[in-house]
Amino acid sequence: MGIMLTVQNAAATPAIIRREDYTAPDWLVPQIDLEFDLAAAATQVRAQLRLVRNGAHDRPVRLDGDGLTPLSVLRDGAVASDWTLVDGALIIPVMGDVALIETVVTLAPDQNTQLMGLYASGGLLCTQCEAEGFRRITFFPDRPDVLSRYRVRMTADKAHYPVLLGNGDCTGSGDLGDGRHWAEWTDPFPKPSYLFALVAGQLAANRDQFVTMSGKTVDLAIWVAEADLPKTQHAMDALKASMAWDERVYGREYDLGQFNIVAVADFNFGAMENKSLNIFNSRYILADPETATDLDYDAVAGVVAHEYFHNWSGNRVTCRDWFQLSLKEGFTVFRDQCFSADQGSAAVKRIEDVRILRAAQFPEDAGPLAHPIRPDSYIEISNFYTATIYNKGAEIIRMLNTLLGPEMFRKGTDLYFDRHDGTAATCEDFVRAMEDASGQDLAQFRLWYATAGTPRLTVRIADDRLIIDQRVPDTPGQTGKPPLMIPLRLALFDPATGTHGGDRLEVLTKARTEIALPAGSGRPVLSINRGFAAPITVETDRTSADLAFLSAHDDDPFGRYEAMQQLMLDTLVTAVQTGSADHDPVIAAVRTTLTNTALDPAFVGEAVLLPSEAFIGDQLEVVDPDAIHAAREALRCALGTTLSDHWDAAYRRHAADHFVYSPEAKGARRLRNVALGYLAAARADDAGPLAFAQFSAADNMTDRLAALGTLANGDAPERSLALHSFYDRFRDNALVIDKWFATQVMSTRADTLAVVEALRTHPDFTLHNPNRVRALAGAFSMNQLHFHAADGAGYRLLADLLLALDPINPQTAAKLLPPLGRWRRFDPARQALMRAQLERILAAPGLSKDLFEQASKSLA
Ligand code: 0A1
Ligand code: ZN
Repeated sequence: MGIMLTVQNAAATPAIIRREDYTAPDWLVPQIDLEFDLAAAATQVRAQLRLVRNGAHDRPVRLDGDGLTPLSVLRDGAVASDWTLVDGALIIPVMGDVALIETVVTLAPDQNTQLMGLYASGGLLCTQCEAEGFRRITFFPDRPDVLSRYRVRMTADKAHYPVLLGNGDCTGSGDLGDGRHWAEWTDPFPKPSYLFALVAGQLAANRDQFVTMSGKTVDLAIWVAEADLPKTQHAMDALKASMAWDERVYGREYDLGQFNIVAVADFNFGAMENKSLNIFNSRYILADPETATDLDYDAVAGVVAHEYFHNWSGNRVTCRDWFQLSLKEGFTVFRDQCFSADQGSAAVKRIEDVRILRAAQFPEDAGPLAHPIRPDSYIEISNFYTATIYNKGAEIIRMLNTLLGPEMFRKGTDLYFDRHDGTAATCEDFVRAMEDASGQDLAQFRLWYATAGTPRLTVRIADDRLIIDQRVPDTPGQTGKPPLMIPLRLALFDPATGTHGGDRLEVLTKARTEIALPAGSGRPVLSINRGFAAPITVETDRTSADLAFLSAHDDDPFGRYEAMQQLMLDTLVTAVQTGSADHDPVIAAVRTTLTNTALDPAFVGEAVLLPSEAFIGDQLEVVDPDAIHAAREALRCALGTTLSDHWDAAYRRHAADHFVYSPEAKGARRLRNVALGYLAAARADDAGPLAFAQFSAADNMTDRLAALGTLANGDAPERSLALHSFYDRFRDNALVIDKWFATQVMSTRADTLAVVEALRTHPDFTLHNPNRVRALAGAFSMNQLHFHAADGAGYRLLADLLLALDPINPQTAAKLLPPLGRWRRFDPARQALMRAQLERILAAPGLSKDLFEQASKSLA
């Protein structure tokens, strides 16, 4: 009995994959030929793999498979019958050192609700293979260090699937005469299976060309439904700008004659960098003023750039195994961040990047799912497409850039690309290239790759010295961590003159660093972690007068923003802890910023915004969502009321008579909409009509949605009119209806839980579209006030939804779980309620390993 139980438990608990267990592949596949007979209900896939034994061993060929049944298996042209299926994988004995294995399987793309492998979206057939989706298409060693040349032939009904796209170049096409046609695509660059893609369907293209730095012409096409063509120009402009930027900044040229992008409505992530055939969630391609906000425009450009940049950082040099994911993702996010900074205001971009890091990554680093950017183990790799791998990963590359300086950093990336082109590399390879190119010793820097948790600096001025202590907090499985190498940018201001003696880069390597202050120059005001050069938290003994001074005088825009944020945070934390706080210093600092006409309005719009309720909570021992909301609303109201003339002036000054897409016009819209929010917070009698007037007159989505958001949080009579009219106007546009869902579930109104329940059964709600699920469940779990309702209704609602979603789309379900896992941060009553939902999820029969991993780690 005991043995039976052990065996059963072992079978029920998914296996843990460990980085230290990596071994080279037993068999390589230099060439694969694929034939797809495409149809939504039944697609046949014939695969011919040329296999070569890798090293001296006698192990059989093992081809990963997930949900596949072989219809036939041929070995060197003869039927093989000695194969077995083990955990979905096909095991085939092979005598010699080379073999030709041919398999045939059938798939049902229209039944594929997971959106991994080959699936149907709208009338299209498309693929998603990263990380382990290729094994849902055909039997193959589905790991990133097996690089193959692909030749792919597709056959399909011509009326349903007139466009057939694959990786590489189209090397043939023709009509079969019976209403069917075919196309052949050949990719000359060996690639891992996760970069395979195909698309078939009725698509129209926005076409253009790009001439590369060596004079080659590349044909560009963005493929969408015909009606969406007018919304593709921004993406096309971003693509061409990205291609030019990668040549100018990294010396990287595009390597094929074609580059295709396809937009699909149902997609688990943002987009995918498949070689020369990027597939995008349509929300990161489609943009026009009527339906996309300025933030959407920025996201489109950023994601187009990100996927394009992967052609070098990810495709030409790929990852040896999935533990190295940040090698391509951290580096590529850093590249897209720099690209976006170059396209507009670098200061505002940096502030936005830090805000995202603090909102998404810091909580991850401080919670039960904390992991280093190079994790040591996983159960399900798709759970590791995290803010840590992506955004903290980017910060770590940024620190290398800071430590080495841009010239050495570029030398390092050149060396990395040259050395590893056409291979599957590791994070260690990247650091070694940086080290070799620069001659700098990065031994201690490497700890960043292995260390989870956000380092905390405590900084104080003691007479003639600055004393800096660093501590890396314990995280699951990691305690007592050694100090990290931290590039810290700081400046010491003389408050009397408003100047400083120069921006200094201090490289911290020890638990305590002492820096001598210039003799005889009074107590300086400290501007620290300027530019947010390191992804850390900093606690200082700066007074509110110091912070007010910096918020007005720091010449580092990030430092200026940060000082204001800190001043606001200190005020809010005091208010939460003691029930009241002096609002005046914040009001004075905001007034100074608001009336400084030398500042970029886009920057002002960021600087005068209060920290989010979630971020305030992150500063507290025990999060009290109601007290935080009350304290923040009180300060917002005080700012709105006391400075109402200034908000009013800003609102009017930044009005435009028609929509223009430019950095200046975007900045004006930003500040104007922040002003609208403060005017509404002041509960000025005319805020409802003012917002409704903006809502109705807007000629762009930024202004319309900002007004709708303002109305959605209040109870002005115009509220329901605006929500109805918005729905009626955009009912046929799924991406805009997502905004309609998200706006309502983010509301601070008392009836929000009931609204979420109602939207859950709205005819437009579906668990089959990840964007819609995120618009409801993802946005609601960010609503600190109502998700954390004291009776646990918010937790139950999320858990219900995740349990319903798990059998349909486990990846998307697992991504939405982490807010429930933050239970340790709350009071005992909420802790119990959150844990109860996690336990309920864990007890569900047939739970996916995706959700199992997230829920079990969250409870541990
Ligand atoms: N490599 C992509 C992210 C991505 C990962 C997995 C996916 O499958 C569900 C899709 C996309 C990127 O970084 O953009
Ligand atoms: Zn990426």
